[in-house]
Amino acid sequence: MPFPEQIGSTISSAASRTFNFVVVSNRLPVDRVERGDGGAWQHSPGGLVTALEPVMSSNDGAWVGWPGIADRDFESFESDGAWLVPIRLSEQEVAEYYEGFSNDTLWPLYHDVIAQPSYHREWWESYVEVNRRFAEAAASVAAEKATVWVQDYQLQLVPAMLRELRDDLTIGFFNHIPFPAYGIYSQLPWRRQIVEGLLGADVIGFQRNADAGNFARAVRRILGYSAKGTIIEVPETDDEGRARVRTVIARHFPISIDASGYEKLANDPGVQERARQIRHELGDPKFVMLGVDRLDYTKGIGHRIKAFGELLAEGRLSGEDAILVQVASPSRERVETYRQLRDEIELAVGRINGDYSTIGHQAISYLHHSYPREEMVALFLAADVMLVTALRDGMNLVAKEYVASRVDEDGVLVLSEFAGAADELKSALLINPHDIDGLKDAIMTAVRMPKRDRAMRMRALRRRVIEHDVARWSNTFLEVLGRTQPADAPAVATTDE
Ligand code: GDG
Repeated sequence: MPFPEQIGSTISSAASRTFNFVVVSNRLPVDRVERGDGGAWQHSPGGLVTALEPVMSSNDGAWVGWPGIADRDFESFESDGAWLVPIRLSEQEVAEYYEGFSNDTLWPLYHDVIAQPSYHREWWESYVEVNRRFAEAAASVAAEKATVWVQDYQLQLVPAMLRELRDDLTIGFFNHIPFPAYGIYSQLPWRRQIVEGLLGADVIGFQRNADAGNFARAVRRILGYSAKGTIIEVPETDDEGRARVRTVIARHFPISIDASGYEKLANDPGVQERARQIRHELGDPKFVMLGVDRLDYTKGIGHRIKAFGELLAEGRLSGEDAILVQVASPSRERVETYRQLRDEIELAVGRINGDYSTIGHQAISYLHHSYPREEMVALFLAADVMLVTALRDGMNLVAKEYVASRVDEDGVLVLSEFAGAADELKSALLINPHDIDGLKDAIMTAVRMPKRDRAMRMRALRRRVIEHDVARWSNTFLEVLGRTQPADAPAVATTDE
């Protein structure tokens, strides 16, 4: 997908363009990459980008976000039917707002304090300042009565800031990660400000019903507002100082994937051949198990490796028959907790490989890389058992990608009940990753499962993922948001399902 260098002429003439639909997320759908011969824009293929691109192109929308490089100003520009508005972040803001408050305060707190969150007042101040910058940029590109959809935990103050600037807008917010129970959330020194920030939205979306419930409870406990079912009543005063109530909807909208895109790749003869080749390169073992995760402490990679190692130690699996392929894509490498995690995982992999690998056969094939999507689908097709053992996860798209890729209706998904996907993928083998014995038993059930049972479970899983794909997710969210718009506001077009 080509992305233009800055196109001077179109930029100046379009500098004051406004849009009926605006997405705001921490990252733009493209990254700026600097090379010896100058810079270029590269597509950043995250789940969020694939989820929102179809809506953007049906709507001639704008996308506000950071281009992934510090201390650089870029003009807005058009790319693939969307108007991209790059936000500048300084090196210090990347350290404080992004790596600090977003990834070392909110991320561990919202994932049930699996790692200890750090609370620093300077990080909070940077978070407020950067959120304001995003809100101002969104306000400047939004047309009269436009719809603005703010994404994720890095930008929780944007809805209220935006409403303050532009009360004509319809504002949606979607939280991609869990929202914790009040006992945990209440640790946050800025718990009131965050809840107030979110309540600036008309619709607040969460992955699971439980997340929406946790949020409603936080609203009741901190602000004392009425929150019944999915409706929260926010008391306000109008321009004449009269009391009124604004209604905010908080409910779950489980995110999904472009299921037909994955099916298409899985049906590609080249990808299928690559899957066979992968198994061959692994030494044609009887059982291939697979884990695919960002190298993150929420994903339970260590628990999975421990379970696999014990099965080898006990001889329930033989090193000759079984292999665990673990793709651990590099993530947040400047945050100390992530560096420690990498050391721990690599130590564990090294020990097991030292004990159980032979010259011609590895026990664990550990890959600290990112791969193109075709290769991921080939890996999914090559894997007899997919291990998703997250300790806490908003949804977990990998589980859905595995299912969508198994057009052959084979393969077994072992899925943590602490991943949002467990609410939908009930025909997976559901496990508690903290219960290592239970996890080991589930792995053995998976490798021994008769083909007929595998097919039955996989068919049920596939029905769910194919019917509830990402187009349905964004359409449902935008329909609910659309119902809160004033009658004369421009409607947002949904996409084909
Ligand atoms: C957050 C929430 C929620 C990973 N390695 C490679 C690669 N990936 C892709 C996967 C998948 C995506 O990255 C990861 O999505 P997940 O959902 O598994 O996890 P998070 O990154 O933590 O995402 C999560 C999600 O937001 C969406 O709301 O589900 O709970 O934490 O698409 O396939 N893709 C390629 N090469 C890799 O090496 N091509």
